[in-house]
Amino acid sequence: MQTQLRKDLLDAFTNAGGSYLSGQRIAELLGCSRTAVWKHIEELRKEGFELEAVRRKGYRIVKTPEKITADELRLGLKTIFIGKNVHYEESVESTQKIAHRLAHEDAPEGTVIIAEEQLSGRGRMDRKWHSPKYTGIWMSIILRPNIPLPKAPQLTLLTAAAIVQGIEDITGVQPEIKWPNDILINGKKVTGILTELVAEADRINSVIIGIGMNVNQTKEDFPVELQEIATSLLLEKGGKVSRADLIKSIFMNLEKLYLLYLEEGFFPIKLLWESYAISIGRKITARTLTHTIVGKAQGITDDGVLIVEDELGKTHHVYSADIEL
Ligand code: BT5
Repeated sequence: MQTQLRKDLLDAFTNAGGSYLSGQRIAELLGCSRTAVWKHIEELRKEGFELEAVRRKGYRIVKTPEKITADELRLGLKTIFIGKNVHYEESVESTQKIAHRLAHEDAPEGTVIIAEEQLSGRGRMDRKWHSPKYTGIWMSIILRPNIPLPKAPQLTLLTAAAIVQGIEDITGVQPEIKWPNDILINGKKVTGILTELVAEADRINSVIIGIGMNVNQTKEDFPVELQEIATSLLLEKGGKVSRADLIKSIFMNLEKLYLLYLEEGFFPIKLLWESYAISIGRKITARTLTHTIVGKAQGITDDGVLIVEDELGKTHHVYSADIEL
């Protein structure tokens, strides 16, 4: 975990934008000695930050490290609560598991667990999620919305919209959403979302949102069975993408939409979601746990439930399914 002084130092650089901050000014802002400032600057350097030091002007960060670090995530982050408390791990079984434990331990809303690698990352219904080291974003976010239990799946759609915005902001690539939890680029899956609930009786204690995003994988980095159905931002954009910048953009877009949702309900999110959705108006096959529906996806209800009209003209409400286009 970062010390408060380190957090304050990164916030000072964030607020300074790209301009220089003198050692004296930093010491004043942080309420510490100039030696302490120097010590923290040296630690940032060891972490892989490149700082420029100019006499009589001060310090400026010119480059951030390749590896995701808590310090880099702090730099430039302007959210109120999402991502303010980050647990960063090198290797874990699944970030969802850690998030569940922290949610039980009363971690504040917006707490995030990020890992460089997951040894048993999982998808829905205990499917495997391939999460190799240093290439993707494997993270879980703890939210504590005061909403009725049946509305929780709306948060998957909200998160999907925030991820599309994040990818667009950072890469310029325009992904599409396949209901409910897949983000696709050119028909291939770049991101999956896993929403899990911690609930007591009919009350939500917390919602844990797992996000798995392929960022810098090459085709060979995927196992053979995924090579035709999965893609990464590197493959689609044709160049490396900063994972830390993406994470920060997702935090900011997610927080904005989440606050809007708490204030105004699902309707504005629905409109946004529909503008990114790929499946609407198309013929789809929806496989639920018990049966298969073939028909045209008409849209989603005001609650986020998928509406499918089958070939006989009968309307079905689909709450949870795998969709084939
Ligand atoms: C999902 O499940 O798409 C949700 C994935 C959530 C992963 C995150 S990572 C952080 C957090 N910690 C976890 O342990 N999980 C969450 P689903 O819709 O069931 O899709 C799973 C299917 O996607 C698999 O059966 C594979 O076919 C495919 N798949 C597996 N790994 C993939 C990858 N890296 N990229 C694209 N597709 C993948």
